[in-house]
Order: sequence, then structure tokens, then C-alpha cells
Amino acid sequence: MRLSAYFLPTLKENPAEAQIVSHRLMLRAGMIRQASAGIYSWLPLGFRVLKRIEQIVREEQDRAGAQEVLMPTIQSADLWKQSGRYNDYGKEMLRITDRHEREMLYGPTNEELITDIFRTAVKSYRELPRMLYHIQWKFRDEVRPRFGVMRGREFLMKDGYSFDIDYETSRQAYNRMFVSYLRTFQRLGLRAIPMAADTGPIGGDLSHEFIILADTGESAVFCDRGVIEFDALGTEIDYGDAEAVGKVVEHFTSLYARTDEKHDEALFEGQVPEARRYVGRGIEVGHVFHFGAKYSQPLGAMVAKADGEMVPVQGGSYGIGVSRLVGAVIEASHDDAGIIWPDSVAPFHVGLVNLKNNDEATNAKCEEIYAKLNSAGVEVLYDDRDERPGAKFAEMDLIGLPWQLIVGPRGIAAGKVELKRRATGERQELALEPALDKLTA
Ligand code: 5CA
Repeated sequence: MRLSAYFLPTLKENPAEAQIVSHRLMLRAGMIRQASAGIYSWLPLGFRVLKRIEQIVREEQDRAGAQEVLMPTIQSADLWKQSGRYNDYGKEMLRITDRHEREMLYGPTNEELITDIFRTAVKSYRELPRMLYHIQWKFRDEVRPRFGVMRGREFLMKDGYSFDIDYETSRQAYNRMFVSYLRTFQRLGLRAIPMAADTGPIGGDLSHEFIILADTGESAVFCDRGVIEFDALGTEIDYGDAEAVGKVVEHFTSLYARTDEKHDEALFEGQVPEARRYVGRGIEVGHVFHFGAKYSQPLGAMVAKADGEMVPVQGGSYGIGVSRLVGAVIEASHDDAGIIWPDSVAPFHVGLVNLKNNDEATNAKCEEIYAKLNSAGVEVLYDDRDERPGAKFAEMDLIGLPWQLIVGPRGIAAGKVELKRRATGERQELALEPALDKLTA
């Protein structure tokens, strides 16, 4: 992509309305535009990151055995009346009346709708277990939308739902999702800590929030520092091996880690030596719930056991804040100059900086590099604009691509280009071929 043709409305000044760094940087880097309070448009650079994150979430869901569907954003109120949640949700639910005076709503979550799909299709234990998910926009009329995409009113969520014949197998589904979440967040370059949490309006007997430590986070968290060190991708996981999956969950839940709603100061002090106590703040990027028959019972999602007895199917639901993650990644990875994208979610892999775009030799070299990178399948944003080098560097640092390849007349005369790693600031002068090798490795 040529920057001269790219829609990248960056801002020089810090926008006054942005209180936290990720919101500020997303606006400054031209990733999003506010449409109305808590509702955003995604511009090309932001949209690329959103799609990257979505794809990693999808891959790890599929790997864990979940199947992707797509449910609508608009739902009928009837199902919510059946489950008893229509009133519980209060003002947070956006209620809509259609032209026939039917009560509709913009879905804040999908337990009811998925249970309805399930109950009409599955009748027997032989068709279980099943795990379905979708990645769809949600609407919650938050009292205080703030921090940009972190607490929006409209936001993109991955929500998954498990269906099992009994408590035991249902807990195994919960465990599979738990482990897949550890893997997902690690692939996004984040260290997310599972913490025992309150179940809120989703309900159920068991839930964990996945929290990224950040001072700007909305949740107060208390944990054993040991849990921060755990490595989730260290071992290959076989999702078919319930015992092995259960062990990973046990390992991650063996140490004290709770959000404020579940925090027990006496227990914390009793269980965790002072030097290992971590008290701070965090961003909730995922939340898993086990709720048994909470929805299947009122909605009549009954399945036959092997002995013919009809029982309500056991369920859990599993959410990831996909759009919130864009902000969370930035909170976890930035410096004074701008964003530092982890390779896995970067909108482009490399920024090609032409230091003198009225110089024929520099232009020719840049064109050659641009063509080579494109044909090698490396995503490159080529700054071919007529701007001062200082402005180009500042913009590249702001948008945070993992690599910058800097090409100017002096380097060309010496047969060299400069390669800069955004995360470390390390610069290397290299001949073109070894530089390209690094970028295509
Ligand atoms: N049905 C369940 C799980 S599928 C559910 O809705 N869970 S939730 O309420 O915890 O939301 C799941 C995730 O969505 C949260 O962990 C959070 O990362 C994200 N999320 C929730 N509210 C917002 C919001 N207002 N803005 C951005 N992301 C949000």
C-alpha cells in the first residue's frame, strides 16, 4: 500500500477527549472515528488490526473444536421474556419497536438466541457435545461509555456457547475454552491472567475473567505474582485429552487471582506471602461462564440421556472483547512516540520510508523494494509522500509497524539500507538482500 493513496487521517495534536493512552493513540493514528458516544467507525488502519485480532480469535476457537456461526444483531424480545432476562437487563438493553409494533432489541449477548437454535435441532445425547460461536457486534447502552473502544456502547464480541449432556462434560467444555483463551491472548502478544470473577447478568456458578494488567484498567485485581509468570503456549495441548486440559486449568487456578468483586483480603494475606502479592488494575478482555441449566431450563432445551430420561442441556458461555482488545494491545505495548504492534496483529509488517522522493535513484530503489516485498507476500506500507524525513519517522513511529526500512541517497551510494525494529529502536545498516531476508523470514 502506498501511503500517498492510503486513507490515514493522523492527528498531530492529542485529542482533548481521550483520557487514556490507547484512545489517544487510536485517534492520533487515524484508526477510528467516533460516530456518537461509545460508537465508532473503523478506518482502514484500525480495521486491519481488528480483522487480525478477529482471525487469531477464530483460529483458536476452531482449534478448540468450536464451530463458527453468525447470528443477527437484532433479536426478538420474546425469547428474552421466556428466559426472564428481558427486565433484568434494564436500561442497558437497547429496545426497538418495528413497524408492526413488535418488540425487538439490539443483542447485548446471545444466550437466548443460541439456545433457541439448539433446542429446535438437537434432541439426544448422541449429538453432544456441541460448541458454537460467532463474532458479531453487540450493543449495551452503558451509562458511561469511555476510553474509546475499551468501553463502547457498540462493540465487537466473540461469544461462544457450549452444550453438554451433564455437569462433568460441561465443565470439560469450560476447561477447553479456558485453555483456548490462554493461547489466544498469548498469540496476541498479551499476558492475560484468569481471575475468579462475579457472574453478573449472565449468571451461573462459575466464571473467570481474563485480565491484562494495566494501570488504566477498570477492574481492581489481586493476585499471586506467580500466576503472572505462567507460560500458556509452552506445552502443546490436545483438546481431546480432558485430563491434560483440566491440568492446565488447575495449574492456572492454583494460585490466588481474583477481581475486586470476589476478593477476600484475609484469604489473600493468608495464602500469598507479602512479597508475592500483586495489587493493581487490569483490563477484562475475556470472560467465561458456566451456568448449567440457567437458559436451557426456561427455554425448554431438553435432550435425551442414554437411558431415555429428558434433561435440560448443560451450558456455558464464553466471551472475548474483540474490539476492546485493539485498545488493550495498545495499552500493553506503546511508548512516548506511539504504538508498538506485536507482529501477530500489526496492520502492516513493514513501513518503507523513502527519505528523498524527488531523487530518481532513491525512488527507483524504493520501487524495487516495494515490488519485491509485495511479491514475497510481505505487507508493506510505502511512505512515498513528499514530506520531510522527520515527519515520516514520527508518523511511522506513531502507527507502530514492527519494522521500518529506511532508504535514502547516502545509503544507496554505500549499497546499504537501514532497518529499524520499532519495539527496541535498534537500527542496522545492511545490504538490501540481507535486509529483505530479515523481513521475509
Ligand atoms: N455472553 C457472555 C459471554 S459470551 C458475555 O456477554 N460476557 S461479558 O459480558 O463478560 O462480555 C464479554 C467480553 O466483552 C468482556 O470480557 C469484554 O472484554 C467485552 N465487553 C463487554 N462490555 C464491553 C463494552 N462495553 N465495550 C467493549 N467491550 C466490552
